Amino acid sequence: MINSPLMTVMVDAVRKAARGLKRDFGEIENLQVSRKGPGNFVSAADRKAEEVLRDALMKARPGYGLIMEESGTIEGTDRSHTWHVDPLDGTTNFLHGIPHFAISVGLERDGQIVAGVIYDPAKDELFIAERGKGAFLNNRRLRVSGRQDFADALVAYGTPYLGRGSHGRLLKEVAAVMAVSGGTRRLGSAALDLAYVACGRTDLYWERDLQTWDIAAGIILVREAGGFVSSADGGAEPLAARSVACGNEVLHRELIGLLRKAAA
Ligand code: 2AM
Ligand code: CA
Ligand code: CA
Ligand code: CA
Repeated sequence: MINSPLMTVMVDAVRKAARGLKRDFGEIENLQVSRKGPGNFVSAADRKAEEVLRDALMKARPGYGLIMEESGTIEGTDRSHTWHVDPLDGTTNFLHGIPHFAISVGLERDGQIVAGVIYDPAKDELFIAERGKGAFLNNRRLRVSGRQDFADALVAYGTPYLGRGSHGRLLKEVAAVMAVSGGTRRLGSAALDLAYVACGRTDLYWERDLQTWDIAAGIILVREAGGFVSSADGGAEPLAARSVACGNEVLHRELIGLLRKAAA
């Protein structure tokens, strides 16, 4: 476990916001849903959860800045700390009644992610990590999978939607990975995709065209679980690149090689 004051702040805020999400998931037919763009929906559940998170985090750490999916950015007086908040990652799953979605909160300090919390309310799974203190799922220490053979690996990925990103490139990459891996999955929550690599359920994950709130918490989770995280192109700064590729050292290297070849 991690018993720091910072982690207590983060976990308390996330659990509070999750209570509303759980209630709303039980009656999605009554939820107000609006369209941010083609195929891109936001509900009252997203907005309410973000409000709870914003209020709790601002109260506990008044000077910190916030970058949030639904209400935008709040500049802090403390220039070195920024929260990256996704109140509901996997809204498409949520609105279709598929119990696979999460709250994701990451803390950036001077350009580095130093703590992350991802909570899956439907399964009551709390993933936490803090720099130098390890990664945990409901009190159990996490370690990425030790699998070495790509032919046995289970590989998750995310697809660009509608006009965003390059569908042609992604399809080539997925075809290349399908041909040589043990299986592929498209689960629909970037935050949980990272958390699942951290706990070894999946061996690898990659996705592009993401936002910092999708991946900030997951990046530290995978790193503290002993995994490698890069941008999808193999670069050292996934947060800045807004894309990820992650897994253990050996499989990660192989994945990056495959993706490069597929796009060439
Ligand atoms: P969201 O649920 O918070 O919006 C999955 O590939 C990732 O893409 C999710 O983290 C999801 O985050 C994000 N995403 C944003 N808009 C999307 C859309 N219209 N369809 C599918 N995923 C979307
Ligand atoms: Ca969204
Ligand atoms: Ca998201
Ligand atoms: Ca969201």
